[in-house]
Amino acid sequence: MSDFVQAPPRLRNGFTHNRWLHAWLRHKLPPAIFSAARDDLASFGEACARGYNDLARQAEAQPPLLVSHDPWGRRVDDIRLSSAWKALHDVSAREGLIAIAYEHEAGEWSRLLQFAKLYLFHPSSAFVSCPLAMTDGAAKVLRDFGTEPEHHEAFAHLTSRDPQQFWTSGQWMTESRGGSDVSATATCARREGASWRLTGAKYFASATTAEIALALARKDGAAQGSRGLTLFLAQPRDEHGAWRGVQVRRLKDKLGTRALPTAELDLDGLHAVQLGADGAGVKTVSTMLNITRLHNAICSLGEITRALEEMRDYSARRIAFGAPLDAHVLHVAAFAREEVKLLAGFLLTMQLVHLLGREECSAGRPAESNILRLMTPVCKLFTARAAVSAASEVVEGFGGAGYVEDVGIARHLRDAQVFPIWEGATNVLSLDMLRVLQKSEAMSALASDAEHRLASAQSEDLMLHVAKLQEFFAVLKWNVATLLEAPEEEQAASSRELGFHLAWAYAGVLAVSWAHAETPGNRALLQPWLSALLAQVHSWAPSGHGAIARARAIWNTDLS
Ligand code: MFK
Repeated sequence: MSDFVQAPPRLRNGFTHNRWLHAWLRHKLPPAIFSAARDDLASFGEACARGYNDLARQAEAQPPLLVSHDPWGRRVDDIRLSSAWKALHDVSAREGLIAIAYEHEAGEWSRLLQFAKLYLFHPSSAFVSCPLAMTDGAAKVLRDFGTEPEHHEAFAHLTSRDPQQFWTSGQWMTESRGGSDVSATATCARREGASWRLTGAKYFASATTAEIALALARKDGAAQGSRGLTLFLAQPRDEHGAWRGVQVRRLKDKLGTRALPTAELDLDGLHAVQLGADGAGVKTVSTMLNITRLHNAICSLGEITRALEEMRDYSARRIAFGAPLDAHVLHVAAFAREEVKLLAGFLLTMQLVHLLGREECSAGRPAESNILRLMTPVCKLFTARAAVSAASEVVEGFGGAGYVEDVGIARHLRDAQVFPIWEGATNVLSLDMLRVLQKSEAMSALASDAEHRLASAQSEDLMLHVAKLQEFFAVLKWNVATLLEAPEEEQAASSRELGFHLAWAYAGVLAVSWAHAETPGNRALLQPWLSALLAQVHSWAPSGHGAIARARAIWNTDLS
């Protein structure tokens, strides 16, 4: 009998043990803001690796339970959550995970500080990060479009640091006809005095225990299609926590995110207040979507970072073929690829988060807003797919142990798969990006920004990277112009691939620009990362009709 017991992977402080986060924040933030934030991030990173992570694992071991009736047969639809989930909710308030963005204490840098914390928190949050995403998005919509006392009151709760006052928000859009195409929304709104009553069914309500929700509905007599939809603010529970105007059909049995109470809801005369203009529901809720998409990106990066850190730690201590895993070059090469994708996603996400912060402080230029709008869907599609890829590699890297639930690694793969689905699937985001290219000057804004950054990064040791990226963007501008003249179907067919190319190339620009600002020593350390990142930058051209015909032929082939 063997008495060998493998040492499990250890978890360390996600801030102090991250190999480049500290350096990147020091590079990006003004020195006073960086030094004021450093200790808070270090102690938060420690708590995430210890106590909060324990809470997250407890919350996952005790998933939500729906109790539909009380012992006397009264319909209650009580969604019971673990005490660990509730504790993580309170942590979110105390740590200011929403508040930081709206207090603006660090001006245009506030969003970066908020997202640095969300990055550390997500893997130890049991997906409390999901209601936080909706909460942030709702706070932004309420701040930008709020006119009524109910709007202002809700905003104050969503941005509170007091756990007793802190509310979260749901986003009730998806119906059984579709999560991507909301144009067929069947929930209707009937006027009642100054407010509204909503009736219909929402098929994927993820923050089901949230105190408020933003819901899309069609007013009686409004046009069909998405231009007939209006956004509403609903407060679906009374002061005792009992539902009013809502019944819970069932909790979803999901592949991952098992601690998160996602439900199907029937709305039966739910009281609501209009938010935004008549028929502008999709446009108004898009403000929320653009925020939640950045949350999706930072959660993807948090998930990847945790999975790769577990892999790194294990690789130093797991012996195979007479040596630790990290002595085997093929093992290291496989994970180096995922590490570089992580860095690319991180640079993209944080750049957009900074642009968002600048826009919110009225410091942003119109060109920056164009870049933010264009690259938000690109960033989300890139990081979400990177999460699935990294989680899959890590499960494989752990071998059989990775495939066994109680080891805790398989969870990454189950959970990562939600990222490309939640808040817009890869194709929907590709088409969103395409519409921005069609309707705005965003491509020239991005290319000019790239040119400017590259022109400023004139270190000898970066010249080759700079030249490659300059060539890429010069050709890209022409190819995008050609694409936009092609038939609509060809544009759509090319959009997904273009999204990934844009992500790699703009991440390359940001990486070169960062490396240029670093000390020669750090620049030398970043060189292999840059080379690997730039190896992913290839010139791109539209697919053309032949590629579409080929795809259709493959789809339709039947040799039976
Ligand atoms: C964490 C765990 C989660 C647990 C499990 C979750 C499972 C998944 C649950 C889900 O269902 S997630 C899916 C959530 N749904 C989405 O993310 C929606 C995805 N679909 C889209 O984003 C579509 O592109 C969209 C619904 C917006 C398309 O609708 P339309 O009506 O065809 O939009 P259109 O005509 O393109 O745009 C209407 C207006 O909004 C336009 O403005 P104008 O009226 O001024 O022309 C657009 O410019 C504007 N707009 C659209 N998207 C925008 C935007 N503006 C800014 N940013 C955007 N992203």
